[in-house]
Amino acid sequence: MSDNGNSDCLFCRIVAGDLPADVVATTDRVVAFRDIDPQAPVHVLVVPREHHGDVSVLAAADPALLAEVVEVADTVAHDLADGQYRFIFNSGPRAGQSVFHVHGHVLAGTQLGWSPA
Ligand code: IU
Repeated sequence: MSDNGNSDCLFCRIVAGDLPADVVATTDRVVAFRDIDPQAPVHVLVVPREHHGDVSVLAAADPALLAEVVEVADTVAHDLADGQYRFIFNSGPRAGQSVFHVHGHVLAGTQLGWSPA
């Protein structure tokens, strides 16, 4: 899905400024804000302003925008932590996706474990 955002989408509403969020970085096309339920000392969500349902849709529709999302994630990890980080897209309910506006999770600021299943 790709459109100009909708009022039913939580992250479209955050991007529009209709819902509060702790925004840590922005570009013309991307917004990064702290996750409301942090799983690490630094836990930031990086989202395109434009609505795309998941990373597969975004990759197909606009690879340059996906690259910009990754670029912002890397900047955030260097600005808020030491530049060592994990960047995760949950894509689909079985992978744990619960908000269907594509977002990457930047996790940093501690020694991360590895047990996703
Ligand atoms: P997921 O990959 O779709 O499961 O990630 C959704 C994230 O959105 C999850 O980590 C939530 O804590 C986070 N979140 C948020 O930051 N603000 C909100 O109002 C809601 C969810 I609802």
